[in-house]
Amino acid sequence: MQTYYQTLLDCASKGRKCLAILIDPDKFNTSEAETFLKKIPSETTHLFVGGSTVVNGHTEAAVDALKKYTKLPIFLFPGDYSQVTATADALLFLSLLSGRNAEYLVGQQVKSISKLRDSDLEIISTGYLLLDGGNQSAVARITNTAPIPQSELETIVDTALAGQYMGAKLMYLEAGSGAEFPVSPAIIKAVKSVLQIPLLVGGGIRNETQKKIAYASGADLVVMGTAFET
Ligand code: 1GP
Repeated sequence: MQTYYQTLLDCASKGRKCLAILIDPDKFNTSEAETFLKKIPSETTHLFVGGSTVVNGHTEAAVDALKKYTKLPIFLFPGDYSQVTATADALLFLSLLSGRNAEYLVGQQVKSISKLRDSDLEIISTGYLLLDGGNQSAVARITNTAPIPQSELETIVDTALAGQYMGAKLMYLEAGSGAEFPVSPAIIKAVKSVLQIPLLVGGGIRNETQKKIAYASGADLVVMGTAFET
């Protein structure tokens, strides 16, 4: 069987763009899962489920409700190890490379292992870079790390490349949920030009124009959350 990661690699190599809709389990009404799925764009290729902090049990409830009505792959995008849920399809195994808080570089990952050991989740190592999106993001607040200013292009490119050399299979450029401004086209382009792995971009992308700019700059997959919150 083709892995979810292989599908992402194939899409990236063929220039077929992916769109993930991010669902925050704390803001998601499970009884409206079917209606929600009818409202998201028909081009959606993935559902991401997660949030910076999520009440225990809500992630599993959201995944199970979505599974009833869709065959789209459900990827966990967890803010902490408590959100790891075996009923999803894949897990973005994130390491917050933009920060220097060991807890989010490796601590949470170690804590997740007891849940992962016997699960069938496809685990995809993902370098996660938080960039300044103009306002304080939940990620910055919860992880107690500073985002990299978007003016620091060299640091951003070097961090992404370090992540790839450390073995990341995906790289995620994040401006933070509800960012005032998304990751700039120049940054997406510069990072894409040095990476051999698929590039995910999210945070503050609210409309068609911003999404198309991200794709044209080199994003292989765009993540949109706030725009589809009910
Ligand atoms: C947040 O990148 C995602 O982790 C999505 O951000 O909610 O701003 O679309 P938005």
